[in-house]
Amino acid sequence: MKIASVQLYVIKMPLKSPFLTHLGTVSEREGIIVEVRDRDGVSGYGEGVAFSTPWYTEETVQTSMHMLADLLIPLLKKQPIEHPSQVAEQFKAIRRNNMAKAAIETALWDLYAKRKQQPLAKLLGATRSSIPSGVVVATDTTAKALAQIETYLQEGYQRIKVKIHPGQDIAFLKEIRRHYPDLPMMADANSAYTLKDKDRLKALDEFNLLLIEQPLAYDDLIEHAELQREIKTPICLDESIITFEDARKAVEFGSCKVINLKIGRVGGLSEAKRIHDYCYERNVPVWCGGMIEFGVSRAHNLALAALPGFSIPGDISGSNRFWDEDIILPEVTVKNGMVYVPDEPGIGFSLNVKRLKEVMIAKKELVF
Ligand code: OSB
Ligand code: MG
Repeated sequence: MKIASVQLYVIKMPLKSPFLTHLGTVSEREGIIVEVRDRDGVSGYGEGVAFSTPWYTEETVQTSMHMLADLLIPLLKKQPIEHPSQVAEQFKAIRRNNMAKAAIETALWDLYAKRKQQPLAKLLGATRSSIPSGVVVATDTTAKALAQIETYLQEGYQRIKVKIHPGQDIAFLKEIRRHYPDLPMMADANSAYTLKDKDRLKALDEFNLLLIEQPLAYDDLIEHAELQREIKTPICLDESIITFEDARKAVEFGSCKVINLKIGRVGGLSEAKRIHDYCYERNVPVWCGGMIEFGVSRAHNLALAALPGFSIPGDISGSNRFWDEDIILPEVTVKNGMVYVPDEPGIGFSLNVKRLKEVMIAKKELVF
């Protein structure tokens, strides 16, 4: 691949309604769209999914911009890239900063797939042409949660995830189950609990959840293993899984039975695929997590989630879950509870340039 330039677009868009977790509220989303142009004028797109503040991981939009512009992209100038799988190797000199790494790595995957005239999903080893769609309810009262669940079920979503914490768990889930006894449902705690809450967490077994996501701290692999031995609900790890090695350790320790895969959190598609392959060989189910993302990242998620190990419906929602108008064309839509995986080259979506310009707040160009 002969790179001519990289464009970094910082964008900002209000959410249709605020996204509430016990860690804070997201009402506006900033993000980074990366465009890698090669010397023939072909463009590949990636998205930086860090938030404005470091509430979910330590990265932010600003730290990502610094990493991309001053460290990661300059590294790519040193050696020619034949295949996007080499990029992770080149980035090893820079610790962590996985979302910044993934932003450019995914853009190179898209460019590579377009040059090969292949859908990205197919290049990664996808086995499916459509994916079951799940959605997240992140609000602060049972009444609002019930109303949102009803709307999403009417839109066809096949699985609901709710955010929980010690002030919103047992009674909350009991009430949802009273209305929807058979709804495929999972609960995400974003580390709201400690092992002192073991009895509370045991009490959630009766709600027949598909899984409980990240109940304890991100670095508590031992404690998650202890908890998993005592609860029936499968534990799924999100924040704890930053590398392939984390996934291997979590599976070997018995810290979880399921893994949430997010391309940004693990530093790109190559690492995500490695974790997928490891889990698939061992019958550990994986599913694709969401990051309140724009269309470019949504498109990359679709390509990844079409792999055979993604056996649980992910946080794969339509563009209209969060946005009045997304930055890709066409938008991601849910039909009969499914999202189609495009079969055009690369990510299979194009940028909505008019919309991108409307929401752009900064821009940086790096010429090779
Ligand atoms: O913990 O999975 C999470 C959104 C932002 C940051 C972390 C998480 C989430 C979600 C997914 O719960 C929301 C979505 O569908 O994008
Ligand atoms: Mg989560």
